[in-house]
Amino acid sequence: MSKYITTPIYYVNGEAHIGHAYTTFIADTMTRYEKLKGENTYFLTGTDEHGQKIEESAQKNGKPTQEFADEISASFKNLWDEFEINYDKFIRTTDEDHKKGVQKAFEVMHAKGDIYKDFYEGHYCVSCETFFPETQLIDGEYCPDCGRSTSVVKEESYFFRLSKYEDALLKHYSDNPNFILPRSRANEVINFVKGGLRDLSVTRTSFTWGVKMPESMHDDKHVMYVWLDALLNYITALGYGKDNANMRYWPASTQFVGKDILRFHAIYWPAFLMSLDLPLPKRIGAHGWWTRDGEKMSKSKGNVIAPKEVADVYGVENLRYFMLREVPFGQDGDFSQRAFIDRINSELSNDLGNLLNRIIGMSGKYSEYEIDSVDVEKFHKKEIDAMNIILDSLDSYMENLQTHRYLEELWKLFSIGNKAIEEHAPWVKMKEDKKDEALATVALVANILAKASIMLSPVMPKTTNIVADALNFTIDNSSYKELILDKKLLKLFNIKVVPPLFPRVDEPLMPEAPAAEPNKQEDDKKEVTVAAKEEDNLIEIGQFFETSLKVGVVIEAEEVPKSKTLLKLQVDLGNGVIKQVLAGIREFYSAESLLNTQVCVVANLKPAKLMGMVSEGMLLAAKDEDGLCLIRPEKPKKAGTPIG
Ligand code: ME8
Repeated sequence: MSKYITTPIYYVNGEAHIGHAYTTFIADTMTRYEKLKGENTYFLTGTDEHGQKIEESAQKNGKPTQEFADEISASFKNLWDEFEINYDKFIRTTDEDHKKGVQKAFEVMHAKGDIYKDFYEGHYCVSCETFFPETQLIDGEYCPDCGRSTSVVKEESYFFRLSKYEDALLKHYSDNPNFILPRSRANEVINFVKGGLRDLSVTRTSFTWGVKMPESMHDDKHVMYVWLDALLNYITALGYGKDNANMRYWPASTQFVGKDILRFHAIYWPAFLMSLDLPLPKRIGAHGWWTRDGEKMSKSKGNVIAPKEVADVYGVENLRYFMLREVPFGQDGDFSQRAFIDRINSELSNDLGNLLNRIIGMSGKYSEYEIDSVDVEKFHKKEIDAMNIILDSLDSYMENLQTHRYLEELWKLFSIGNKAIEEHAPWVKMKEDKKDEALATVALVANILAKASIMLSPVMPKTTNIVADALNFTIDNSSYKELILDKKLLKLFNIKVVPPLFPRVDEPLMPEAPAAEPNKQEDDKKEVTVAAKEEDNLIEIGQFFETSLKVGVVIEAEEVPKSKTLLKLQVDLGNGVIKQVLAGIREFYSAESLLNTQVCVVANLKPAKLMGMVSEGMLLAAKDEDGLCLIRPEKPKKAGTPIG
C-alpha cells in the first residue's frame, strides 16, 4: 500500500515563518520514516496563491499580483530546497494544471446537483478568507477566528450544498475515530457540524484573482472561492482533471494542518470529496500553534521568527529535532532560545554526540578502530534486551504522530549506552586484561548508536548519515530491516573518526525577541486598583467590554508535573478555538472532575508563561476562607457563548 502525505499550501502573502517550518518538518519526517520502512510514499507541499488577501498584499507591495505570487512562492520553495525537504511535488495554485483540475471538479459537483446559484449576503474576513453569518461575529463586526474587522458582502454566488453532507460527515467521524488527530480536536469539529451546516458560497464576483469558472458554466463574472480552489490542490497535484497520473496515491494517509484550518480540512474538504465520489483521507493531523517566548508571533510585534535565520545559526537539523521533541503533537509550543539551547547541549551534544566521541576514542585506543560484535550478546544480554524493547515500541509513537514521545523513548537508548560504559568501565577491563569484555562494551555502544541513528534519521537525516559513516554502514531500508526489524548486530568493521557533531552553545546566537510591553506598568495598575476603594474606581461600560468573557468547555485536563497548584486545561471556546489555560485550582479540583464541565473564561488575555508553559486565558472563580469554587453558567450554554 502506498502513502500520501501533505502539508497545507501556504499563502503567498508573506515569507515563511517558524509555524510553516514546523508543519513542513513533521510532514517531511513522516515521509522519510515511511520511506525508511520501505513504503512507497508521495509527499506534497506548495503555495496557495489566489484570493482577495493575496491580491491586496500584492497591491500593498506595489507589484502585479502574479509577479508578487511568483516571488513569494519561490521563496518558500527555495527555503524548503535549502532545508532539503524531501517533497515529491511543489504545487502552486496558479499552475495551469491545477486550475483545470479545479474547473473539472466544479463541473462534477455541478453535474451532481451540489452547486446552485443564489445571492450571498453576509460578512467576509479577508484575512481568514472565510464567510461568517452575523450571529457568529464579535460585536456584530469582528471575525470570530482572528478578531479582525469583517466586510459586508452582498453578491451573486454559486453555493455548494454543504448542508446535504451533514449526516454523512457525522457518520464518517463516528465510524472513523482516528479521522481527526489528536482525538480531542474531533469534538470541536463534530459540535460544529451538529450545530448545523449552511451551504457554502464557493464563488466571488467582487474581484478577479482566482480560478475562472469552467467554460461550460457560461458565467465568467465569477471566480472560485479560494478555499475550494486551495483544498482541491491535494488531488490536482496527483493529476485529477488531467491524466490521473498519480491518483493511485489517493486517499491521503495523513494530511497535516495547523489547528486554525482544521475546520476546512475536516468538514469542507471531506464534503467536497464526497461530492466528487472520491474516498476521504485516512486522517487529518492538526497540530498546535507556536509562540515565541510565550508571545503570539505577529508582524506588528516584530517577533516573527524566520526559520532560515534560526537554521543559519543553530542548524536546520537541530531545529527539526527541537520542534519535534518539544511539543506533544496537537498542543501549542513555545520557541525560546533558552529551551532550544538546553536541548542542544544536553540531549544532542551530551547524550548523543559524546557517546559517539567516546566510542571513537575507545575503539581507537583499544582496538585500532576495529569493532567486532562477536561478544556483545555474551556480556550485554541485559542491555540488548532493554534496547530491543525500546526499538519495538517506537513505531507506534511515530505512526500516531507522537514525535515527542518517539524521541523521548529513542533517547533512552543513549542512557543504556552511557550506563553500560559506566558500569563496565572498559578502561578498567583493559587494565585487568579482559580485553574481550572491554571490546564487547564498545561494540554494544556502537550498535546502539547505529540503531538509534537509523531511527533518528527521519528527523535528522544529514547528522545521522555522519554517524552511519563513522560506523561504516548506510542508513536505508535494508539496514532498517536488518538492524531494527531482524535485530541483527553490525558485522566486523572499522570506525572512521568524525569531528564532534554538536558543538555546545553557550550564549543565544540570535538577538532576543523585542521585549513585550513591560509588565511593570501592569503591576502598577494593579496596585492602584487594589489601593483605591472599589466604588471610587468606577469604569465605563466600554472598559468592561474590553474583557472578552466566554463560556468554555474543558475538553482536556491534566496535572502540571512538579506543581502543587496548577492544572493544565484545554478549553473549547467554540468556533474551533481551543485555548490552553493553566489554572491554580489543583487544591480544589481534580483534573478528571473538570473534564467536560463548563467554565467561564477571560478569553482575550495576552498569553503568559507559567512553569515554561503558555497560558492563554483565565478561569473565573470565587475564593474565601472556605476555599475556591469556579463560576459556571447556571444552565449549560454553547461553548463560546459571550458572557456580559
Ligand atoms: O491557512 N504555529 O495558509 P497559511 C504553527 N493557505 N503553525 C503555524 C503557525 C504558527 N504560529 N502559523 C502558521 C493557509 N502555521 C491556507 C491553507 S490548505 C488547502 C490552505 C502553519 O500560510 C499551520 O500549518 O496561513 C497552518 O495551518 C499553516 O501554517 C497556514 O498557513
